[in-house]
Amino acid sequence: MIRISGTRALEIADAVFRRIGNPAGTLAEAISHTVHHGYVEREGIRLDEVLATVLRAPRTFTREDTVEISCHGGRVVTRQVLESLLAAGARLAEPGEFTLRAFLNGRLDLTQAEAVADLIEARTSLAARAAVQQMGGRLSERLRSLREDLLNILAHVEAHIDFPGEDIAPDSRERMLARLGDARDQVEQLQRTASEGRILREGVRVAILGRPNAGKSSLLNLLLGNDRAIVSAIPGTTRDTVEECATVRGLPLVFIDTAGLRETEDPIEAEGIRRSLKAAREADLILHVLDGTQPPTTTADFLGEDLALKPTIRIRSKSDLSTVWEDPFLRDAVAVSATTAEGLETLRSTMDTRLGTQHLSADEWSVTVNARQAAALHRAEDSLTRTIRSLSHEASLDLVALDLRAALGALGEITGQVTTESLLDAIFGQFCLGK
Ligand SMILES: Nc1nc2c(ncn2[C@@H]2O[C@H](COP(=O)(O)OP(=O)(O)OP(=O)(O)O)[C@@H](O)[C@H]2O)c(=O)[nH]1
Ligand SMILES: [Mg+2]
Repeated sequence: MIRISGTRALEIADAVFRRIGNPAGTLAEAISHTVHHGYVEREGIRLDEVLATVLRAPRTFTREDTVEISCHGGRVVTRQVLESLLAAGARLAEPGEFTLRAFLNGRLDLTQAEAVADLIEARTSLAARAAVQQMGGRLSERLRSLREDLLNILAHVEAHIDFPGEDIAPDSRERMLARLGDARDQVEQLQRTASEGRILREGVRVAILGRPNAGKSSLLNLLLGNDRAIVSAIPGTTRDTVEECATVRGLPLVFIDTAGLRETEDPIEAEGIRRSLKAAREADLILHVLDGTQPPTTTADFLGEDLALKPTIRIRSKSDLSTVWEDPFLRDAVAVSATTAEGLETLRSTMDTRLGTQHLSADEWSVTVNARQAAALHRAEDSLTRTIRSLSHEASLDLVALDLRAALGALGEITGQVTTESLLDAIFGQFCLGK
């Protein structure tokens, strides 16, 4: 589908479109929200038989006149139709430009625009549902009522600045402090949804670690349900990290199989091991694979101190074979067999528990903030803390107003009431072309 938006959209579409059955009829005189059957022609040559949808401002995504041409979809044909439109005076959209125009024309705020990108990039149905909710304006609503409340307080403070004779009465100061405290709690609560938001958008990173031949790649394949990684009886099979996404109960997980950990002289293997440890440090969860059929080795069976604090699940692999290594460390591990799939369900639910994701649903998650929004919330929280401090220490009201305005500014950045060109570039530049 090729979408043309802007004041000349209808005129440009008419330059290439011939209606079937009524060659003289133009899109420019068509009623809004109607579909028209015709040909796209260039210099008298028919390029494609299409449907053209006419959407007039302001009831469109961009709030501008819009024509959408549905072609047959082959690469060559679509490119020819596109080229004929460019020749007629259209230009290619920048990445995210349609959504940017929708934002600039007041059709969406920034959180909704970001939700459009989240929806397009959603990797699971849960992430998609959460994005649709946010597109509907859930976060915007929460922020709007928060801003209104703060604006109210600001007006009150400013009134006292304008009439310096009157001090704020103590009980009214108390009420203001209580409201500011509430607002700060709400800001803090929203900030806390950032980690859930990140999980939804980017997925949970789960690194599989252990000594060579422990059964890491077999475990990856078992979790994915396909033979993604090479498995062999030769220790040191996996040299590089292998990443693969999977959806477990609606949650996007990124599994990272790694090179087995051991002392080595081989520079390639050493680089692989360096990457294993890097993957482990960046992971949200480590699956530490222990092979009980072999005696323990210190290097790989006891992860170093820097990984000790990471959420880790110990797995006793090859549970279908008998173990030679008996210790409490191994007895507490989740027993899994890649051969018989024994223990797979236990491992999945243990992962859910460790990640705290067992009760997730899109509904609870309908408001989740992204990293940009969390950073702005953090600044708002700081400013609110300063406002509360100044007000309770009876500092000058100018100072109180200054901090409160800073908090409002930070909240305004989230929805886009306050923007800069570089902020808009950063957000919309990440969109794909044509969105
Ligand atoms: N019986 C049995 N054998 C297994 C199981 N899991 C893995 N193996 C065998 O153990 C050997 C090593 O398996 P891999 O999955 O390649 O081990 P790895 O940890 O990825 O090894 P490297 O990539 O060399 O570090 C292979 O011969 C597998 O067939 C299991 O659950 N049961
Ligand atoms: Mg391997």
